[in-house]
Amino acid sequence: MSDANALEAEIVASVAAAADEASLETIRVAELGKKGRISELLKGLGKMSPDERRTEGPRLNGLRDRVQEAISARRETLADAGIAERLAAERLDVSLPVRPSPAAKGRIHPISQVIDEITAIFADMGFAVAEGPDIETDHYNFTALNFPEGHPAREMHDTFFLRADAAGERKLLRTHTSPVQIHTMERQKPPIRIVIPGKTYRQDSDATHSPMFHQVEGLVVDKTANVANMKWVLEEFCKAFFEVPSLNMRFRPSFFPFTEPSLEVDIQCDRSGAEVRFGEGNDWMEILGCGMVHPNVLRGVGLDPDEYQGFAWGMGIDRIAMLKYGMPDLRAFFDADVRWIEHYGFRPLDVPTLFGGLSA
Ligand code: 2NL
Repeated sequence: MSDANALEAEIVASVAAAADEASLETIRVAELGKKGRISELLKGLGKMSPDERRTEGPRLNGLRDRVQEAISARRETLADAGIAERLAAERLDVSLPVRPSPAAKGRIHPISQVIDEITAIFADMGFAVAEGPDIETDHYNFTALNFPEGHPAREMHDTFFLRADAAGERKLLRTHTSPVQIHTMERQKPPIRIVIPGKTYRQDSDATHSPMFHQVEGLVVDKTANVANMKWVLEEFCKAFFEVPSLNMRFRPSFFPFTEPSLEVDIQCDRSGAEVRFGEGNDWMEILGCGMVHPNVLRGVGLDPDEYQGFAWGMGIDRIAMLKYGMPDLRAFFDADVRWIEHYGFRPLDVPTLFGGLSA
């Protein structure tokens, strides 16, 4: 009898001392679980005489109920304490200053900025942006662009080739963005007006060459597209891009397999000061290549060169980004140095537009 009282006192004391819900559960199992001490006592009822059972039964059941009750009460106390502790730990001082959001702190890479500027200018002239894969076939990168078999640019020297696939085809990393124009001409009926910004690859790496670099090309195909249209488009582009009201341009004869005639374009500049200035001075700087799409290229995509003509151009972005924003070293573009991007990067919400200023 007093044994049962001592047991109850002991259990109630240990329940009161349980510091967390896990140790409370350990106590519950040890006392009320299948093999717990109280459960064992209850099992003993079966072996008692009816008289004994009449007194011991209610006593043991009472013990069980009170222990159960003590455990539940302690569990509730512990849960409340846990919530109070979390509330204290997770308290938020709403009077602290707001941390700058990633959208305010992050910076746009100058190459992305220049691509956005260029596409904004051409979008304003009615061009759409087209994109395509970095991995291409020999056909789309070379053959469809009228590169003769054995042309030096096809050799391992310039082009990154992938391992041949099961069918023996050797894919490559595109050496220019022109394959995208081929895909577009195959898919879309003229009139076509597109610009194609993107990554391009050549096996070339030194202070002024990166094996991965960026290009923008443009293409217009229509029944009356001509050299005069091309010159106008390119002049409008250069004025807008360099943010000058007028600009002298020089078109020199050149050669590309995919255009005939082919031209290289220089813009007027002044290199006498510390920085290059455009639209003034007596110097010239080469800025892009262009030409009328070669009849073989048109025929290759199923267009009749007697019905349709096209003009196209291409330029490297990395160099003109360096020029426009006064960045001295090409390699810094790809170093992923946060200090550099904090200095040369652009604010993400300052989206370049013609009305709001390209790089204001
Ligand atoms: C340069 C010159 C150029 C093109 C790219 C082109 C594309 C097709 C057909 C004809 Cl599908 N032409 N693109 C034309 C002339 C020049 O790039 O110096 N790029 C860095």
